[in-house]
Amino acid sequence: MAADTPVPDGATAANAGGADDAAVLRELILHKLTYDLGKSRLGARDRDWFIATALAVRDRIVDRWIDLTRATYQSGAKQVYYLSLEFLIGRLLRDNVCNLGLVGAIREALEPLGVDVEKLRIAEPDAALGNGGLGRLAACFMESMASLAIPAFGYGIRYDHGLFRQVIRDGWQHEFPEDWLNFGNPWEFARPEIAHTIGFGGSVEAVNVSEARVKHVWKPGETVQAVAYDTPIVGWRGAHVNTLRLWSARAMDQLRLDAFNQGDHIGALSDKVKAESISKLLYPSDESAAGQELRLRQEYFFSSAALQDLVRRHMRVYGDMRSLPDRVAIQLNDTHPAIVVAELLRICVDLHDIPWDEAWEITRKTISYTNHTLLPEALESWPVPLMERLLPRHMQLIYLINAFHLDSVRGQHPEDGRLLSSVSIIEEGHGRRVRMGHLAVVGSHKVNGVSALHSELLKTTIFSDFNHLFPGRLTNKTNGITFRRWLQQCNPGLTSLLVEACGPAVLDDERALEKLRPLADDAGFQAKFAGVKRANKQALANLIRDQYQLRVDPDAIFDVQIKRIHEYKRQLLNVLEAVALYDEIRSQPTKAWTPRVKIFAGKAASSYHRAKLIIKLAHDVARVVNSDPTVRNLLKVVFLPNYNVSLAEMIVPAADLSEQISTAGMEASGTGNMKLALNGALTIGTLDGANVEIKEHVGDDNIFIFGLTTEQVAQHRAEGRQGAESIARSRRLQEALEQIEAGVFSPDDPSRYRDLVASLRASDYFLVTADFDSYFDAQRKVAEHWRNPGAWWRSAILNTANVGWFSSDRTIAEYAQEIWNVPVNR
Ligand code: B1N
Repeated sequence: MAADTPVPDGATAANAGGADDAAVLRELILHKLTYDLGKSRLGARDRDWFIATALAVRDRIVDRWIDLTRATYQSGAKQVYYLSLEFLIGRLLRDNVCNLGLVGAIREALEPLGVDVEKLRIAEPDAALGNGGLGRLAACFMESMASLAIPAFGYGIRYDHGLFRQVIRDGWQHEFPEDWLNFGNPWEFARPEIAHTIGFGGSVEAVNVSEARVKHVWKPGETVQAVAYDTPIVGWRGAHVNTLRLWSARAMDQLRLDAFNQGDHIGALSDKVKAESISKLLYPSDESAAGQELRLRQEYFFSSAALQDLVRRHMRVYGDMRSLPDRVAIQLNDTHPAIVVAELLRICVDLHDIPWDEAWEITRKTISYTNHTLLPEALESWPVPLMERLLPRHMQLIYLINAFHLDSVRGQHPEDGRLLSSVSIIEEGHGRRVRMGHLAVVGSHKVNGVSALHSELLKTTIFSDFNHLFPGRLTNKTNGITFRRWLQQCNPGLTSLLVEACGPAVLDDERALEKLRPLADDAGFQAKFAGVKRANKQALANLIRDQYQLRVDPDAIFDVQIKRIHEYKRQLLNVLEAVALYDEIRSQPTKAWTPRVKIFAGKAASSYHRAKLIIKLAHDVARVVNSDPTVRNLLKVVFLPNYNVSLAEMIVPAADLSEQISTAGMEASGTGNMKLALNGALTIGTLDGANVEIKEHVGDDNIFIFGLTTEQVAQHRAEGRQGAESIARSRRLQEALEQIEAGVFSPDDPSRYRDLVASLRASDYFLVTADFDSYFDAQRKVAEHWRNPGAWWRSAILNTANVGWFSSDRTIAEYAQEIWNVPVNR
């Protein structure tokens, strides 16, 4: 990012203050530094300045927040509640400063104090309360809901430790706890007075209240408190402020005094430690179900806290549970909060004495569910005995929900045993389990997938029977990203250029990006566009040089694959292409090669050994390639450690080529694909997830599509073909694999990759070998395109111009209109 480019921000006539404002802010920041941090100007470090500044900015938010929240209640407007086990927020200072229109004022406030705004900005730790796309989507949605002035709460868990810090030693990933709260969190407000009691275990008593009626009373065996921490989420131009309410677990008893006094100092604290472990740690599991009991506890903990909170608010204002669906929309971000279905029903039936049919209608009309994956290992299900032990009343209710559901199915389709077992909430078979996806589908009025292809696959694969039973329930809402963060803030150079070209309206409405189209062929504009990209690449090259002592050429093509490491995302395919290209360069060193820097970043789940081995392979290949003098600057391979939102904000504006190369049918949507295309990177990708729609928007000439389609993948697998077949057809692949297998890249341990290669020769489930030649050819087309700068920059500009549709404002407007039934001005 070019540091000297002014960031166009959200200043309006109402919120822009100019020089006066800078002086007022300066005073306020100094006041915070002195009286909230107890520091002098001279002794203050970057971190102190960050906290003082954040506190000053927060002050600007609070009045508005309180007023708007009150106005929402007074108007009776429907509230959206977005329940997510993950919110991958990153840093908030620039977000808030931009949206409030304070960029200039903050700079002017701090400069005379000798404070470097950029140093202060990077002193903020990332809030990494998520693994990847699903958590980042939740954060983008929070920003868009505030920007579209949709009253909303986000509910999640305030993990003490977010996603682990990835350290690479000798090419291997190691995980270390992440400590984002170490120096406090200036954005949040602790609300110790807002606490709900969450029960676990115990028993259910059936009490006869009259001849005809039995009331069920759940007597939990243990309880823990959920304490609220609120972070205001400011929309664009300060239009609206919503609340992200994260729950922290607090033991009912902080200390067993009797035990302590008897000298058992550790035992006296053991209950507290157990209770509070619920919000200790984010599970590092992306797309794989975490089977631990603690994970189920986390899920129920925040689901129950959220429901108690919103029901209490609703009852206080409206006094009647029956109006809940008119005032409240609950969105389940995947099945992690799916227990909400049983919990809301329980609240209606057990606590508010509402008859079953009515309670069920309230539940279904209020809840909707987003599915984010088809991968079998990520479809959550819990063993029935565990549910019975931890949530006995919920398990009873789930049985009842299932009985009514199956009765109705039987009514429509008598004697269809296959259908009954396929749509049952309980999975019979080896150990009975509760299928959380089925519970969520049955308990929702709308279920959506996250890209057109994914939603279609939901209808034809895992939920096909539900699609017939409940016509119209399954819909699509293609994901989006917030352009404020992923363009305006992370790429101020490009943003200024866009404002110049499309007018300032482009800051408010991404549809104005289309005005760029006629400029795609304009040589002068191309030069400016390329200049911005060059500056961003230089900034990334500097970071790579300073932090990893590696020189990369900013004039080379920056070829980027940044995402979680997973076999289906096929970083391995990319590494194999690097090896094949390396071989070609060595065999013809004087040919006119297109210099390329392959940049990888991403974390592997801590227990995912194959993914960690792929990281090691990337490092092994990088070491050999980067030190080979025949290759010079023609190919460099870089793995940047500890990928997080902040690193993404550096890489995305600097990328030329975006790798979206998952096995077709496996990536539900992807959102990195959208961020990169928006910033003018061309995509090399399969027809998977949202790539399909990106292709439709940017045009076939401005994207490089390769590989098997979803149908071909299915057919390939059904035929049981072996990888060896594809390998035999490809000389390049053969050679690359033989080298890896022989230990050319791992002389210290020549057999390191033997199993990896063997599995490619055998079933090769992710079809790396089947797609290799097609990928290699597509990469050569990329190189050819790059050699014609006029053609390349035309494509890059058309990417930026044509992806406005992937704004999360558009996505959220669709949710609002078609799922939540809340008004939206757009
Ligand atoms: O959700 C993103 C999509 O863009 C990605 O394609 C998709 O892979 C991602 C269990 C998940 N699906 N499922 C998960 C995360 C954590 C976990 O414990 C599953 N993440 C996705 C946004 O729609």
